[in-house]
Amino acid sequence: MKKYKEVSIDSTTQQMYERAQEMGIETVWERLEKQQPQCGYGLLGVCCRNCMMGPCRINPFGGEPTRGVCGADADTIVARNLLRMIAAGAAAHSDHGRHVALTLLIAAEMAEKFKKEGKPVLELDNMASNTLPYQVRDAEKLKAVAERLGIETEGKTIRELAKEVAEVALHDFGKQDEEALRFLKAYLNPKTYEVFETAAAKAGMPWFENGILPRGIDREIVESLHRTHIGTDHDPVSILLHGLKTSLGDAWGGSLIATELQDILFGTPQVIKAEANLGVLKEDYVNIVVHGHEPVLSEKIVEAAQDPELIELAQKYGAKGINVVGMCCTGLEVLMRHGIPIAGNFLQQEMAIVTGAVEAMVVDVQCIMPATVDVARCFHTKIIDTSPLATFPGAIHIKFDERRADEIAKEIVRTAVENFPNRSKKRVEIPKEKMAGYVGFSVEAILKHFGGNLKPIEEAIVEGKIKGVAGLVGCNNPKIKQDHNHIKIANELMKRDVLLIGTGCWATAAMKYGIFLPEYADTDNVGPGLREFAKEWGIPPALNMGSCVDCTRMLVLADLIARDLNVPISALPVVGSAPEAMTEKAVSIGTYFVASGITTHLGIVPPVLGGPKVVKILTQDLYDIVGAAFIVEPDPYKAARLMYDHIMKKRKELGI
Ligand code: XCC
Ligand code: SF4
Repeated sequence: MKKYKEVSIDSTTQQMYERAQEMGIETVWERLEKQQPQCGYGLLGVCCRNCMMGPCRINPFGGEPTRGVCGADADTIVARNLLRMIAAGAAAHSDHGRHVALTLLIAAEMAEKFKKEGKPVLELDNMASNTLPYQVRDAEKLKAVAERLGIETEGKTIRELAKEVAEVALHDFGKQDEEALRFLKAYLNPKTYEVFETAAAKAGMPWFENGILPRGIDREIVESLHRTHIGTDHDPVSILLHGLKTSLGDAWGGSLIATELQDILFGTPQVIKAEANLGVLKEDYVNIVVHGHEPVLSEKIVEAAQDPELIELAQKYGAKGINVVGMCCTGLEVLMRHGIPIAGNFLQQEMAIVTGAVEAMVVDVQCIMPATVDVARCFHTKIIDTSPLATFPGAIHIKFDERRADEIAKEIVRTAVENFPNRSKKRVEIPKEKMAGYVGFSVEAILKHFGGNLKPIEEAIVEGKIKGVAGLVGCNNPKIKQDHNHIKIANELMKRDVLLIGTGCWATAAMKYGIFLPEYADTDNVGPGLREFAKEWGIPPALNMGSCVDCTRMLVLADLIARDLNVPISALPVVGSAPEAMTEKAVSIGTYFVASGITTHLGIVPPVLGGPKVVKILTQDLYDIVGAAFIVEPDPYKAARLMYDHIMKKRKELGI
């Protein structure tokens, strides 16, 4: 068993971890310990199970076996495994994007149907009717996205535009021509486009028509599985080039569609103050934790929790009301748009249940541990799974259907409320700590804050007041003390006057430590230039840009700066980092950052070290192919130094 101080730097996690130990509840840290020693072949990436002649593994010390049964060597196997990770990550993000596009389409079609049935026409044409399960909350953004996509907007209703935008998005998933994605073409600056177009030829593989420009979001994912099937692609270079392409289909396709269409449906985030950490759970309220990734459901839960009838029911059972809080990226979605408090990041999902104060944890997809069901058994907490594609044995299944969204959301909230009398008051212990912070920095909000353009940021970079920008992303991983590397790297970069932007579990970590408060600029963790800049503009030294699919907001921001300077993204003094990476999605994000021209650090060594050629491609050769590469460094201090050095190198190349 670990000491509570070893698992996390977060005092609420420490407190709940100790409590779990006292209660004999097994958590992620014990399960990690039981896995030790973890398989060396797996860690190095040199085991292959892609056919039934295997499983095969390569001797990492150079002796026999040097090849799998089919003859694949270590580099082939490592590259294939990595491509499958990228494909799975891209699939998760992009399928999320597809669900959002389908939701927009369903809502537009319902508006059309209701209109035909004689319901109020104007409301339905504007998609503002509350007879619709989903409305268009940001019509301006809808028009802006339509215009970017080259859709004629003149004389069209919101309903017609919504339908067309949804159809273009869905077309990008399944189209079969060789052209690049329409969303990518609509968003990417021509200089970076050219990099994608010529990347494969530069890598000596001119037969990649259109280079690494993704053609269809689904197609690139399917092709990843095809290429890695036994006896297909064996050259680590072409396997990895296709990995870049697949990840770009995620970045400039699936994830971008998720973010943009969610903004249209639920509103584009604007700067708002909110709170984070387990202290946001309330002792005398019905607590509902929304956990997972897709706001299509959690938006509705937030709404249903305001239903007077359900609040009354909660009061009848002796609660003061209903308290919805978030977890992981679903949490970030409702945090960004509504200021709903976020209870924690990935490693706090079990901890939230251990408070004994959660009536229901409502889960959708991704990053939800099946162990939540086991932990919940020790309390009255109900785990409610809602996605038809994510079922948890032992959970309550209330599956979601967009067409009946309100009804189902109310049923879920009612289930939680009715569980309140089962709470044992004696077994409740909620950590007190929570922290306030400003969130909601969408690209639109940033532009608005800086007076309509990015000149102030660009000038501060040119002057050297801020040295560059770092995009921090990604998960927690129990192999690293929770949040430790997130915060260390953030501080080390801010000390060197690097402005931070970030998403995902990094953003929740940063918020918990007060980094999203403007006052944080006064601490010793922020350099004088960044401090001056933050104060001048009334911003925190780090900006929360949202959930993981919102990494595309960071790309769009970088792209706007690149446009202003008429350079590809790779020329900018910008770096990325996933200090505590865990998921396959994080692998896809890291890859698309690099492919898009942003050199990216990983704090967890991905399973590639068994393939020396693969390592060389990822950490060196990619500089010549896309202008960026991976930095792998577990030590957060060294990592920050390497990232800073990269920023300074880019500054020098730009002559600033
Ligand atoms: Fe999951 Fe998105 Fe990673 Fe957190 S950061 S562990 S992916 S919740 Ni996306
Ligand atoms: Fe072994 Fe080749 Fe089959 Fe992989 S594809 S399991 S290396 S025989």
